[in-house]
Amino acid sequence: MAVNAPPQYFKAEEEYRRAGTLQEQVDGLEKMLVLLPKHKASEKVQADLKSRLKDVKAQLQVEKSTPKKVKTFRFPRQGAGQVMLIGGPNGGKSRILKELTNAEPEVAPYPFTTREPMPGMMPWEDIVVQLIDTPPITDSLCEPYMPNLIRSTDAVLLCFDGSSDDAPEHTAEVIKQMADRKTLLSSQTGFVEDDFSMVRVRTLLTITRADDPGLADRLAFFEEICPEQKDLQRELVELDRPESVAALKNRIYELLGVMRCYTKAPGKPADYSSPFTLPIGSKVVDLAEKVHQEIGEKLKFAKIWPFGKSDMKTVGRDDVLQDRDLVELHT
Ligand SMILES: Nc1nc2c(ncn2[C@@H]2O[C@H](COP(=O)(O)OP(=O)(O)OP(=O)(O)O)[C@@H](O)[C@H]2O)c(=O)[nH]1
Ligand SMILES: [Mg+2]
Repeated sequence: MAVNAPPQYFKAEEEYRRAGTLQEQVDGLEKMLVLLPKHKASEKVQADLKSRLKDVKAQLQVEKSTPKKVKTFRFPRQGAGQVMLIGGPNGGKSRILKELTNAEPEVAPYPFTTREPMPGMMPWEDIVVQLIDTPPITDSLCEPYMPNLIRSTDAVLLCFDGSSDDAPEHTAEVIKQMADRKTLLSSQTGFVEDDFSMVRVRTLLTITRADDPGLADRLAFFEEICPEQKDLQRELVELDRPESVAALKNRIYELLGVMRCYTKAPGKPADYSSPFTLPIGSKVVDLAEKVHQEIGEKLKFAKIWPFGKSDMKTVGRDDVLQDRDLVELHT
């Protein structure tokens, strides 16, 4: 965007994307409008934001004045990030939730087993990641709450049954159904430039039962009928094999694009029990804000012990943190 928006603007944009309710969307858009620099080059973005705000306010009005008939689901984020399991029928979504978390979803060899979303927490090293299993998406079935859940999540596993001849068409249909609802399953998360109704969500094409000998032909057919798949990363999985399950867990963590940082108070021992997770590339001040808003405002400098090293370095507010840094914040 060639409008030179300040970093706070992009934070507000991310809050808006992650909004779970219409009211949160209104709040996010209003914040973005305030923070957007007002000049010639930003006129189009301003107009876009205003028209989006008008739409969302109208939807909010309708929501307030009509009694709730349709079911909605909301899963407040927990842990280091939230990942939705989506796909056509029988793609292995519930089996992934069952293998990776303590949740007990129904897993069955026939399609249309799952009727409602179900969350579970996946332990990974010293953090946890929230996974959400969902009902299948087809040309005739897409629960009305699904687009909003997907648009506001951190990442998606698009499940493809490697042993089924139907998987290419089923999976292409899921991508199409979401695109029709302005939600693009893609390599990166964020808004499509200058169109705040269109959201991209980082997606891993997760091929279950990937040891099946017919997989290569099915994938070749999928590539032929679904050009959009080239934007997606892939993971081949056989959930009967523990090392494949472990590799999937690593891939899910990587997909979140976060790092862990540990903190210590001056003169106190390090707290390695509950790391803070931040987007890769975050600065010292971002960690300070996460610890406490006031610490973020008053932060003067920090001491950092890089992971596995005993030498300490003193850094400023805007220095970039590395995965597993131990940080002592000074105000
Ligand atoms: N061997 C093996 N079986 C799998 C794998 N993934 C899924 N399955 C089996 O495939 C069947 C369907 O899996 P589910 O997890 O119920 O599929 P789903 O995507 O949740 O299906 P719906 O809820 O109907 O949309 C079950 O019998 C699973 O055990 C895998 O990687 N390996
Ligand atoms: Mg299921």
